[in-house]
Amino acid sequence: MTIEIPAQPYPYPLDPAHTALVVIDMQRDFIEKGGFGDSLGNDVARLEAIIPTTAALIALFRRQGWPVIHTREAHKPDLSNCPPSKIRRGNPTLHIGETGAMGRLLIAGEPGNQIVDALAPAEGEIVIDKPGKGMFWDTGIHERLQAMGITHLVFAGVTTEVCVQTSMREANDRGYECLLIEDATESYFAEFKHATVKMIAAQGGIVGWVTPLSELDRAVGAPG
Ligand code: TIU
Repeated sequence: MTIEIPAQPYPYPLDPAHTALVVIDMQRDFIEKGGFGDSLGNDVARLEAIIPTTAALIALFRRQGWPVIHTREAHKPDLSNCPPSKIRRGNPTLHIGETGAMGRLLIAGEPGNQIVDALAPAEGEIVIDKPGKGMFWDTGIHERLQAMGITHLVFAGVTTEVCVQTSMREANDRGYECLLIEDATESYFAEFKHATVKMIAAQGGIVGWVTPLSELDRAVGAPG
Protein backbone atom coordinates (compact mmCIF):
# COMPACT_ATOMS: atom_id res chain seq x y z
CA MET A 1 0.00 0.00 0.00
CA THR A 2 1.35 3.42 -0.88
CA ILE A 3 1.35 6.56 1.30
CA GLU A 4 0.26 9.73 -0.51
CA ILE A 5 2.70 12.55 0.17
CA PRO A 6 1.41 16.04 -0.74
CA ALA A 7 3.96 17.28 -3.28
CA GLN A 8 4.50 19.20 -6.49
CA PRO A 9 3.29 18.65 -9.16
CA TYR A 10 0.82 16.18 -7.54
CA PRO A 11 0.89 13.71 -4.60
CA TYR A 12 3.89 11.39 -4.49
CA PRO A 13 2.94 7.72 -4.06
CA LEU A 14 5.53 6.58 -1.51
CA ASP A 15 5.83 2.80 -1.40
CA PRO A 16 7.08 2.02 2.13
CA ALA A 17 8.45 -1.43 1.34
CA HIS A 18 10.41 -0.22 -1.67
CA THR A 19 11.69 3.26 -0.74
CA ALA A 20 15.20 4.39 0.20
CA LEU A 21 16.60 7.77 1.20
CA VAL A 22 19.65 9.03 -0.67
CA VAL A 23 21.69 11.73 1.09
CA ILE A 24 24.02 13.24 -1.47
CA ASP A 25 27.54 14.41 -0.58
CA MET A 26 26.99 16.04 2.85
CA GLN A 27 30.77 16.15 3.18
CA ARG A 28 33.15 18.51 4.90
CA ASP A 29 34.68 19.20 1.45
CA PHE A 30 31.48 21.01 0.41
CA ILE A 31 30.20 22.34 3.72
CA GLU A 32 33.27 23.54 5.63
CA LYS A 33 35.84 26.23 4.93
CA GLY A 34 39.10 24.90 3.46
CA GLY A 35 37.37 22.21 1.38
CA PHE A 36 36.68 21.75 -2.32
CA GLY A 37 33.60 24.03 -2.43
CA ASP A 38 35.53 26.80 -0.74
CA SER A 39 38.44 26.35 -3.19
CA LEU A 40 36.00 27.05 -6.05
CA GLY A 41 35.20 30.44 -4.49
CA ASN A 42 31.82 29.50 -3.00
CA ASP A 43 30.17 30.73 0.22
CA VAL A 44 29.98 27.39 2.06
CA ALA A 45 27.87 28.76 4.96
CA ARG A 46 24.69 28.39 2.87
CA LEU A 47 25.03 24.60 2.86
CA GLU A 48 25.54 24.17 6.60
CA ALA A 49 22.03 25.53 7.20
CA ILE A 50 20.31 22.35 5.97
CA ILE A 51 22.08 20.01 8.40
CA PRO A 52 19.22 20.03 10.98
CA THR A 53 16.51 19.31 8.37
CA THR A 54 18.62 16.60 6.79
CA ALA A 55 19.25 15.04 10.21
CA ALA A 56 15.49 15.03 10.89
CA LEU A 57 14.85 13.39 7.52
CA ILE A 58 17.43 10.69 8.19
CA ALA A 59 15.88 10.14 11.65
CA LEU A 60 12.45 9.67 10.08
CA PHE A 61 13.77 6.94 7.75
CA ARG A 62 15.64 5.22 10.58
CA ARG A 63 12.49 5.26 12.77
CA GLN A 64 10.54 3.62 9.98
CA GLY A 65 13.28 1.08 9.30
CA TRP A 66 13.61 2.28 5.70
CA PRO A 67 17.07 2.17 4.06
CA VAL A 68 19.35 5.21 4.16
CA ILE A 69 22.09 5.55 1.55
CA HIS A 70 24.88 8.12 1.82
CA THR A 71 27.05 9.23 -1.09
CA ARG A 72 30.42 10.95 -1.11
CA GLU A 73 32.07 12.57 -4.10
CA ALA A 74 35.38 10.77 -3.74
CA HIS A 75 38.21 9.79 -6.05
CA LYS A 76 40.91 7.17 -5.62
CA PRO A 77 44.19 8.52 -4.18
CA ASP A 78 45.95 7.78 -7.51
CA LEU A 79 43.20 9.78 -9.32
CA SER A 80 42.72 6.90 -11.76
CA ASN A 81 38.93 7.45 -11.65
CA CYS A 82 39.09 11.23 -12.05
CA PRO A 83 39.28 12.40 -15.66
CA PRO A 84 41.94 15.08 -16.31
CA SER A 85 39.18 17.38 -17.58
CA LYS A 86 37.58 17.28 -14.13
CA ILE A 87 40.87 18.10 -12.43
CA ARG A 88 41.49 21.05 -14.77
CA ARG A 89 37.96 22.48 -14.44
CA GLY A 90 36.96 25.56 -12.48
CA ASN A 91 40.13 27.61 -12.25
CA PRO A 92 40.17 26.88 -8.49
CA THR A 93 42.85 27.90 -6.00
CA LEU A 94 43.37 24.15 -5.43
CA HIS A 95 42.59 21.26 -7.75
CA ILE A 96 41.13 17.83 -6.95
CA GLY A 97 43.89 15.78 -5.33
CA GLU A 98 45.86 18.76 -4.06
CA THR A 99 46.31 19.28 -0.33
CA GLY A 100 44.12 21.78 1.48
CA ALA A 101 43.30 22.48 5.11
CA MET A 102 41.41 19.15 5.44
CA GLY A 103 43.73 16.95 3.41
CA ARG A 104 43.66 16.15 -0.30
CA LEU A 105 40.54 17.58 -1.95
CA LEU A 106 37.83 15.06 -2.90
CA ILE A 107 40.08 12.08 -2.21
CA ALA A 108 38.66 9.01 -0.46
CA GLY A 109 39.81 8.62 3.12
CA GLU A 110 40.92 12.23 3.63
CA PRO A 111 39.44 14.20 6.58
CA GLY A 112 37.65 16.66 4.29
CA ASN A 113 36.05 13.84 2.34
CA GLN A 114 34.11 12.56 5.35
CA ILE A 115 30.42 13.16 5.88
CA VAL A 116 29.83 15.85 8.52
CA ASP A 117 29.61 14.44 12.06
CA ALA A 118 25.96 15.48 12.55
CA LEU A 119 24.90 13.26 9.62
CA ALA A 120 27.32 10.37 10.12
CA PRO A 121 26.14 7.07 8.59
CA ALA A 122 24.83 4.52 11.07
CA GLU A 123 26.15 0.97 11.28
CA GLY A 124 24.90 -1.02 8.28
CA GLU A 125 23.87 1.93 6.10
CA ILE A 126 25.21 1.96 2.56
CA VAL A 127 27.90 4.54 1.82
CA ILE A 128 28.99 4.90 -1.78
CA ASP A 129 32.00 6.76 -3.12
CA LYS A 130 31.13 8.25 -6.49
CA PRO A 131 33.73 9.72 -8.84
CA GLY A 132 31.11 11.63 -10.83
CA LYS A 133 28.43 14.12 -10.02
CA GLY A 134 25.74 11.46 -10.44
CA MET A 135 25.36 8.53 -8.01
CA PHE A 136 25.07 5.85 -10.72
CA TRP A 137 28.24 6.47 -12.73
CA ASP A 138 30.92 3.90 -11.80
CA THR A 139 29.34 2.94 -8.45
CA GLY A 140 27.32 -0.24 -9.00
CA ILE A 141 24.49 1.22 -6.90
CA HIS A 142 21.75 0.41 -9.43
CA GLU A 143 22.40 -3.31 -9.08
CA ARG A 144 22.41 -3.03 -5.27
CA LEU A 145 19.13 -1.10 -5.26
CA GLN A 146 17.57 -3.62 -7.61
CA ALA A 147 18.69 -6.48 -5.35
CA MET A 148 17.02 -4.65 -2.43
CA GLY A 149 13.79 -4.21 -4.43
CA ILE A 150 14.00 -0.41 -4.26
CA THR A 151 11.78 1.42 -6.77
CA HIS A 152 11.34 4.79 -5.00
CA LEU A 153 14.15 7.19 -4.02
CA VAL A 154 13.84 10.22 -1.74
CA PHE A 155 16.66 12.74 -2.23
CA ALA A 156 18.47 15.23 0.01
CA GLY A 157 21.93 16.77 0.08
CA VAL A 158 24.19 19.10 -1.86
CA THR A 159 24.39 20.77 -4.18
CA THR A 160 20.87 20.94 -5.56
CA GLU A 161 21.70 21.71 -9.17
CA VAL A 162 24.92 19.68 -9.41
CA CYS A 163 25.16 16.29 -7.66
CA VAL A 164 21.56 16.09 -6.43
CA GLN A 165 19.97 16.95 -9.75
CA THR A 166 22.40 14.81 -11.74
CA SER A 167 21.66 11.85 -9.46
CA MET A 168 17.89 12.40 -9.68
CA ARG A 169 18.04 12.56 -13.46
CA GLU A 170 20.14 9.39 -13.61
CA ALA A 171 17.65 7.69 -11.25
CA ASN A 172 14.66 8.93 -13.24
CA ASP A 173 16.13 7.47 -16.43
CA ARG A 174 16.57 4.12 -14.66
CA GLY A 175 12.89 4.00 -13.67
CA TYR A 176 12.98 5.14 -10.04
CA GLU A 177 10.17 7.34 -8.70
CA CYS A 178 12.09 10.29 -7.27
CA LEU A 179 11.10 12.78 -4.57
CA LEU A 180 13.29 15.75 -3.57
CA ILE A 181 12.94 17.14 -0.03
CA GLU A 182 13.32 20.82 -0.83
CA ASP A 183 14.42 22.03 2.62
CA ALA A 184 17.00 19.24 2.91
CA THR A 185 18.92 20.35 -0.17
CA GLU A 186 20.91 23.51 -0.88
CA SER A 187 23.05 25.23 -3.45
CA TYR A 188 25.81 27.82 -3.24
CA PHE A 189 23.44 29.88 -5.44
CA ALA A 190 19.89 30.59 -4.20
CA GLU A 191 18.62 31.12 -7.73
CA PHE A 192 20.01 27.77 -8.96
CA LYS A 193 18.26 25.89 -6.14
CA HIS A 194 15.03 27.69 -6.91
CA ALA A 195 15.28 26.93 -10.63
CA THR A 196 16.19 23.28 -10.02
CA VAL A 197 13.26 22.68 -7.68
CA LYS A 198 10.95 24.19 -10.29
CA MET A 199 12.38 22.29 -13.25
CA ILE A 200 12.23 18.90 -11.49
CA ALA A 201 8.49 19.20 -10.91
CA ALA A 202 7.66 21.05 -14.15
CA GLN A 203 6.00 19.36 -17.11
CA GLY A 204 4.05 16.97 -14.88
CA GLY A 205 7.12 15.92 -12.88
CA ILE A 206 9.52 15.44 -15.76
CA VAL A 207 12.29 14.46 -13.30
CA GLY A 208 10.21 13.78 -10.18
CA TRP A 209 8.36 15.31 -7.25
CA VAL A 210 9.27 18.01 -4.71
CA THR A 211 8.00 18.57 -1.17
CA PRO A 212 9.15 19.96 2.19
CA LEU A 213 10.04 17.64 5.07
CA SER A 214 6.95 18.73 7.02
CA GLU A 215 4.65 17.13 4.42
CA LEU A 216 6.56 13.84 4.50
CA ASP A 217 6.56 13.89 8.30
CA ARG A 218 2.82 14.53 8.48
CA ALA A 219 1.92 11.92 5.90
CA VAL A 220 4.14 9.19 7.29
CA GLY A 221 2.87 9.95 10.79
CA ALA A 222 4.01 8.67 14.12
CA PRO A 223 6.87 6.20 14.50
CA GLY A 224 5.78 2.88 12.96
N1 TIU B 1 30.35 22.58 -7.07
C1 TIU B 1 29.16 22.11 -6.76
O1 TIU B 1 28.16 22.84 -6.70
N2 TIU B 1 28.98 20.78 -6.49
C2 TIU B 1 29.90 19.78 -6.62
O2 TIU B 1 31.02 19.97 -7.12
N3 TIU B 1 29.55 18.52 -6.17
C3 TIU B 1 28.31 18.24 -5.59
O3 TIU B 1 27.30 18.88 -5.87
N4 TIU B 1 28.28 17.27 -4.67
